[in-house]
Amino acid sequence: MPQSVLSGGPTLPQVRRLVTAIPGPNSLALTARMAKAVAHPVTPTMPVFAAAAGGGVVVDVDGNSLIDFGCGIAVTTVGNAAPGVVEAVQAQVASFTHTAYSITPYEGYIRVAERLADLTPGDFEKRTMLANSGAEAVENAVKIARWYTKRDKIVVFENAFHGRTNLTMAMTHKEMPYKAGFGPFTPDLFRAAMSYPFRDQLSGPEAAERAIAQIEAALDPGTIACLVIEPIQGEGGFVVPAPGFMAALSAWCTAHGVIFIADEIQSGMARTGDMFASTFEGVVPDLVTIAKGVAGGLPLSAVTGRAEIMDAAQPGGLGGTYGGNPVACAAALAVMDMIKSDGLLARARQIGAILTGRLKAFQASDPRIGDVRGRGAMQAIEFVKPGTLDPDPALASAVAKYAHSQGVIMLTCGTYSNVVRLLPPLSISDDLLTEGLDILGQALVA
Ligand code: PLZ
Repeated sequence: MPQSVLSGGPTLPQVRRLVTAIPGPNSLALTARMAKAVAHPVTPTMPVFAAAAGGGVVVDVDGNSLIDFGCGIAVTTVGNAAPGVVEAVQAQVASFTHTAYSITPYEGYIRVAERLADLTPGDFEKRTMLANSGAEAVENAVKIARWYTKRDKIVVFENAFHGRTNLTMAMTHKEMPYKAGFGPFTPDLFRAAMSYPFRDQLSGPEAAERAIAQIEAALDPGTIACLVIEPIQGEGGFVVPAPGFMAALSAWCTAHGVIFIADEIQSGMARTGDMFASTFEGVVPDLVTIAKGVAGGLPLSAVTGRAEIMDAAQPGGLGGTYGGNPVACAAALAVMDMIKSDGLLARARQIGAILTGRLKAFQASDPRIGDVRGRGAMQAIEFVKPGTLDPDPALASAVAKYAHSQGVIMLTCGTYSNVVRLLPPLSISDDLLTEGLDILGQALVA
């Protein structure tokens, strides 16, 4: 393989290029080994093995160059193997890889916390704790809210996805494949109706009134520690709540001493054209959970929020061996630099305009596309049986499979598995973006 392919990052040719069938022979050979070595419930969407990635492409082990509309599930927002990230990681890894922040701390962790305090909504004093995965951030946010409020109950929403650990599985809505067979789960949970304009036709305030009525009918608000909500739902279908929904919930939380937690793990860190999607809703969460895009592909997550809440628990009550790993912190600092220096918020909005333009044009002549929605570089189409709201998961799956066969990485999502979502890296060229959308258009015809 030519050096340019193996070196990854921006040196990769920015083209879609198929030199074998997808998957190719080398991927097929790895798939056979995978079946004998890797637990089967860990199931890749595409049996195509990566060799290098950067800009807007992923190059596989057969030399195929695929357009990346997935970003490893909304992670490599600044680009895969982004030069700034690579340089920062290489420098850090050569000086020390780990000491455990809870044993002998280091400055990188503090710098990440300082930056996140600036970038998250709200101009009050904030604190941050770092962890490794999104689920771990959500778990910690709930721990923190429970300690501070001395209350147990958690309110979550329909279609929510918050992770795969025991508590976050309980908070996640969809049974298959996330929860089935993995219980029992905490009983301290109430799931309220989400604002889903395409399906409920309610305004934000109406949808909030419905959710609040459900919550108050089921629970004494004085027992609720926190309400956890994705400002734009991710795995649940890229559901964008109607304007005013989040604000009404946030006001209700404040009135009842309930901690308002925005799970910005998928929607945060420049993905939507702002640092955090809460900002669009004019909402200032008490706590924000952050992961995915924050560290350019290295495992890092965070809870950032009001100092008095974050500081409440006993010394040593929060932590973990790897949380805020120095190499991941170095990557995160580089990511935050790049978002600013490369104007990536504006780029996300530009990408959003290109995506929305094309997706709405597809919708105009295709009654199977019930809804086009999203913000910035986080856009989706929801498939239905024409003239109804009946989900069409078979079509979403067929469209994604066709795209895969043509060298475009495309993901589905949704409680009914009938949504195709587009999550390109902000480093993608307009040409590749357009080419990927052309293939989506062909998939709709095919
Ligand atoms: N909260 C809003 O989107 C992760 C999960 C994919 P982890 N989403 C992708 C899968 O198959 O598990 C996610 C999210 C929101 C929490 C999480 C959990 O983040 O880093 O996967 O634990």
